[in-house]
Amino acid sequence: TSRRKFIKISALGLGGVAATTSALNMFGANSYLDELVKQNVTKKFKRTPTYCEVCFWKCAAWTYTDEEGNIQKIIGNENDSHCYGRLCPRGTGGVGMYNDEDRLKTPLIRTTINGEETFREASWEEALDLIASKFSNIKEKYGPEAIALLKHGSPGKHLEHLFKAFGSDTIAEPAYAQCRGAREAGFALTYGSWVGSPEPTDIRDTKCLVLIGSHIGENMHNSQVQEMSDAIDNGATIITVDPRFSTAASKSKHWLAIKPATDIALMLAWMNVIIEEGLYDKEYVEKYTTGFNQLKDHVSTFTPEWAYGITTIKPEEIRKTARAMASASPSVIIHPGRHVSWYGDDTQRARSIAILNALLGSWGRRGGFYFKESIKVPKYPSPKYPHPKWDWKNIGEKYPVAQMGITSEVIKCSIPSKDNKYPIKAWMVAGTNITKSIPEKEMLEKAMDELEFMVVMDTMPMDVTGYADVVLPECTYLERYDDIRSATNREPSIAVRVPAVKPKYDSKPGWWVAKQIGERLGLGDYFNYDDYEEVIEWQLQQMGTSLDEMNKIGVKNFSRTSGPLYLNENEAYHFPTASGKIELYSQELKNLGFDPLPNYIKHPEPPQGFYRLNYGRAPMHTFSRTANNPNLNDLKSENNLWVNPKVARILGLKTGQEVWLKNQDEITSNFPIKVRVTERVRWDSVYMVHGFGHTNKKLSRAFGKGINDTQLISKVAIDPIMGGTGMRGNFVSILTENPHKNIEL
Ligand code: MGD
Ligand code: SF4
Repeated sequence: TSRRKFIKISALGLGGVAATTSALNMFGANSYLDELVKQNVTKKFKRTPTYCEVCFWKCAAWTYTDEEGNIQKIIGNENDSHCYGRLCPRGTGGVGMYNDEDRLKTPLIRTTINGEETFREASWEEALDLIASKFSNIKEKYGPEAIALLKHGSPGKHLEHLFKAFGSDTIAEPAYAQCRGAREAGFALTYGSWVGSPEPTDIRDTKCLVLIGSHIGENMHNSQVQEMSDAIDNGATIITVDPRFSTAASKSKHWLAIKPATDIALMLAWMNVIIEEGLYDKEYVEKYTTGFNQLKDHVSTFTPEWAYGITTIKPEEIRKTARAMASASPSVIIHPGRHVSWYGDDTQRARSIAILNALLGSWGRRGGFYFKESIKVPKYPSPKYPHPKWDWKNIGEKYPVAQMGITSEVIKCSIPSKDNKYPIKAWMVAGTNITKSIPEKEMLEKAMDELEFMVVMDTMPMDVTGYADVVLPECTYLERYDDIRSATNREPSIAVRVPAVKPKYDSKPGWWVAKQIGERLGLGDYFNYDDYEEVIEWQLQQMGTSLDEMNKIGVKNFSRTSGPLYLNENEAYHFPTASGKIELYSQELKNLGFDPLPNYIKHPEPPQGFYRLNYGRAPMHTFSRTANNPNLNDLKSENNLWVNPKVARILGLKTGQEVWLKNQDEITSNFPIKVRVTERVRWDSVYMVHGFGHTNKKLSRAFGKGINDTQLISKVAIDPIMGGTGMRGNFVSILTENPHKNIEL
């Protein structure tokens, strides 16, 4: 089918990977099993339900284990709206997380031998006792709030419960300030609700999909990629705004190769055209929005000619694309994007996207945005949490619209200073490799240096583990229970994660770790079960099902109860904003002292000899977590530096040549990266995939392979509205000589 082709192309052709046999195997997700079914031998396999943890799309899947207890295959669950029965290459390769022989195998405790700091292996008993005694000690001295939890993904949920029971809500994750926080803030200010995950974009029925720097196809959010592929087959117009010729751009009718950091100017000009030419959805705007007249006045001077000078996109292209969107209205989506912490005015860029969608009447319309729905999983009985004296909200109080903990502010509060009102003394880090996900390395290292205690729970010896006092080996998602996945989608659904095999080595599930620490801290009442299976069984019973049933079906879909997917004609709809309407003009922002309507602000440009450092995703990797995965490393073992031929000519660079990068703050990359000369990147930028350049030698496949973009992101532009760290304002020069010749890394 053409859907298959699109995914294949995005991974093999444009991701810069050779079509190896294993790559093809991965995409043939079901064929191996189909073959076995044909031969009628599947009954030898045990089938266990799970949902994928290789990225946060959380596709429901089946793990097949043979009689010897080896995991043979993971395939998508046919009834799951996150994957429609097919996993992406990472999900299929997830078994590599289980098989990786570099995994953390036992708890480790930092120790000094002959004046040198090192780790020694320890028993769980000893490691957990040490953690509990340190936590108690810090609680006594400074209060429980002084212990912060930095987390991401499933393990974080269990530890969040432990922390709240202990009295600390000093909790943050990079998925907010380093990822989609600004998008959630911008949409909440406009529509009164978050976009959330999966995004409620009705891509399968859209007539026009506009991507603002969102590289779907390289960014492999499964059902979204599949729906986009269907939309292309159905003749939808794709408009991609990206300084780089992305996979999505190659599938687009219009590719607008915008000058980096000028997207708001383009969107203001689009609004100008849509309003001046009367192309907006007049009834919808009249009925559901407020502030149209202010918006109209505001954008009246932002003509395509004005934007041309800023964005380098020709006025006729701006007009043509605005009209294309309007002719598809309301079946049009200006996609909210996902990783949006770019330039520090990101909430305002998200507001521009939200406003454009409102002008075109796409929110609550078929082919635009549907009204998502999820089902509430009942909370397992447990005492009330105590009330912390201060928490993540106080830490982020400078950013009035922040709706979650801001990692970078938690880090700042961990560096002692006179004006620090919220001193943090210890961290627990779980499921996040902060040395790669958080910019401003110097600040991060200083904070870690100052901590009295740091625990890291991971599955792999990632860079971050090297900073810990205690390292806890969590077993992988294939070896444990976790919380029930309740998804917000067109229809509500739940999925379960059941261990397919026993934990390898001496690794343990996150729920068990949380319970063990909790009991040692006298919080046993909060962990009133022996096995997490009991918690899930209890919750499933409340929801009218059981673990028995879920073991057979993996995913349970429920009927909607909140009303139809889309607005009915002329429906009087109350948006959850202060005005009850979509707020084109934001009184809330105005009251807080911010621009009530988005404005274009000029951002710094690379000085002579420097190029803007742009980064993104590859379809077979997720951030830094998959670089060492044997299956996925096999598909792509290092990142490349995309360089425009004009730059290559000036600097005399050739494809395959190794170079080093040096940023505006004189920081040089630890490792070299191989050049890829390509027209697909503008001459003012270079591009690489995020997540490589690992510095821990224990990662036998990933160590020293490629460059870690985060190392070169020493400058951030902070979003004054929600505290996100804009990371795309760093500039690099290209070095052809090794700057570290005599230094061993
Ligand atoms: P990863 O780098 O994949 O993502 O940042 P992170 O959440 O830090 O690190 C995940 C860690 O979790 C790894 O150490 C992995 O081994 C571990 N892990 C995986 N599975 C498990 C498990 O089951 N249990 C436990 N305990 N650990 C597990 C993501 C963040 O990074 C995000 S969401 C975005 S969008 C940003 N992207 C980004 C970027 O594109 N460029 C730069 N420079 N920085 C970025 N930071 C942000
Ligand atoms: Fe796993 Fe891929 Fe789904 Fe992400 S999109 S959850 S990696 S299968």
